[in-house]
Amino acid sequence: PEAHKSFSYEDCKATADWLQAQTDIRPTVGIVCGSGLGGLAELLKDQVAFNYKDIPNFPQSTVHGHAGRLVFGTMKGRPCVCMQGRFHLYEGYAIQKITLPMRIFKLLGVDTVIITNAAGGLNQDFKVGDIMIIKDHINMPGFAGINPLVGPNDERFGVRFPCMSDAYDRDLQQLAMEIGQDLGYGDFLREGVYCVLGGPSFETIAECRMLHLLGADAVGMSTVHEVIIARHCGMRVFALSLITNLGVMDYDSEEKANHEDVLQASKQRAEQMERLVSSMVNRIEPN
Ligand code: 6GU
Repeated sequence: PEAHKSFSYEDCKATADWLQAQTDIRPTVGIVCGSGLGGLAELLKDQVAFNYKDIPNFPQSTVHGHAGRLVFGTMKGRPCVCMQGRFHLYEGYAIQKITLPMRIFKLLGVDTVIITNAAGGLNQDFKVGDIMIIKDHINMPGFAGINPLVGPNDERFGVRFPCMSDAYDRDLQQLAMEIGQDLGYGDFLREGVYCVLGGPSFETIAECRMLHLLGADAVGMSTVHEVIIARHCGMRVFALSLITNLGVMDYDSEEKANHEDVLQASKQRAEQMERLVSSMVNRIEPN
């Protein structure tokens, strides 16, 4: 029923047109703020902000730590649009609803999206506070048919069977590494594979071990769906995970994953994440 409600090209266009009628800012970069990382949006100058509830067709975010505003403005002189708060599968939204903002970004003229999230570390070398440049993903819900592109394909957005082996732009990953080194982040800047699960429950010990064996360096509940929709319509993607806690891998551990630790850890590294993203925005060439 609601689970398969799709948004037509015309629905997305109506939302983009509505936004363009309210602001003269014409963003070429779109940013998604992860849990506790909403401060990124505050870096925008000459802000024009919309509460999600006021935007036609927009879902509303329900998670603590996510504000629920779409913020237009300029970062380092470049026009940007920023999602301060995102939508997750576990909130119960149809997957097409979660990713709707990516198509609106596209219709607004965005050519590059920068996506951030808070994630659990699975790589045994990772520490809390590490920033991971996402080089690839594992779409676990996708294995079960939960993919935002399920349903009729509208060629105005993209092809029926989009390639995902080039999902994360290599040049942007390289640029982020360079910038990270320059900023002195070498000790905590990493790269790796992000695995998405449906949530909202955190992983069991057996699940963490399994995901690690499968090649995941970090695990979370977001990002991948947005990346698929962004790539489908030809936007360039760069994504970062902030490692806010470590997946529990053995039965002797007393560690327990919880949302408060996630928010606490993201607060500690938020400034560095923000500086990395704003330096990226400053340096990326228009696509
Ligand atoms: Cl440990 N797991 C998942 N699924 N999402 C997270 C997380 C862990 N830490 C932050 N987000």
